[in-house]
Amino acid sequence: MTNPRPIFRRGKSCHRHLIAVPAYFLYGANRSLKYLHEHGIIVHRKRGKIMRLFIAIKFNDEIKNALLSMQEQLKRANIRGNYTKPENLHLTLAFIGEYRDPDYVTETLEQVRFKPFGLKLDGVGSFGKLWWAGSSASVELHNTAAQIRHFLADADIPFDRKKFSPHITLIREPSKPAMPAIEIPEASMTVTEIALMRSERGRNGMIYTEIGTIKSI
Ligand code: 2AM
Repeated sequence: MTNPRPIFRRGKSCHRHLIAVPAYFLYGANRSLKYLHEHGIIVHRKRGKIMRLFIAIKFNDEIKNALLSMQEQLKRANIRGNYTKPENLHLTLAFIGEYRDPDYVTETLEQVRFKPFGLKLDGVGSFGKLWWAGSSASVELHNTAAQIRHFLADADIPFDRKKFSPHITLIREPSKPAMPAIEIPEASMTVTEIALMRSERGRNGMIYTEIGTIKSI
């Protein structure tokens, strides 16, 4: 048997209740996920543990160091608050939230096609009590985010549909109302990978773990 892992079928309109019938009884063991998907059959392998998931770009050292320098400048300006930890800095492309089947998300993301593209820090801004660093709004970045969201929607995977506003959170709940002027160091990278991330609350704040990756073509 080419596909020894059980796949369970669920009805399109029945999001939460899986029908515990292995799909290979219904559709044959050789049917790929893509085949099942193309024929409108939504499958889940199992009801796994619920996880909080998001899809993001992780940074090279050059961008990470530039972001840390921006955070340092804020600290020197006596801004206290919830600074994003160095290992947690990222740019979110889509936020899925609570979901049980990360493998299904990874397989869905395999349909995304993107060529390596550049990312450059070029601004700062705020959404209320969240201050962020921004990257130039490249067509490729937006296209890749749009593709990811298209395939998630097509696969019936829920995600936050708020308009994509690329930003890298530097600090939440800053102790002052307005961001002081800070220097944005020159920094860039070529994006060749996009990560499926798991977010958990740890003793010392959020822990983000990469649990899947898609690579550029
Ligand atoms: P942020 O990008 O504004 O910091 C993990 O929670 C990541 O997903 C964070 O980067 C977070 O916000 C982003 N995110 C996007 N939409 C979210 C939502 N509706 N709830 C929580 N986090 C969200």
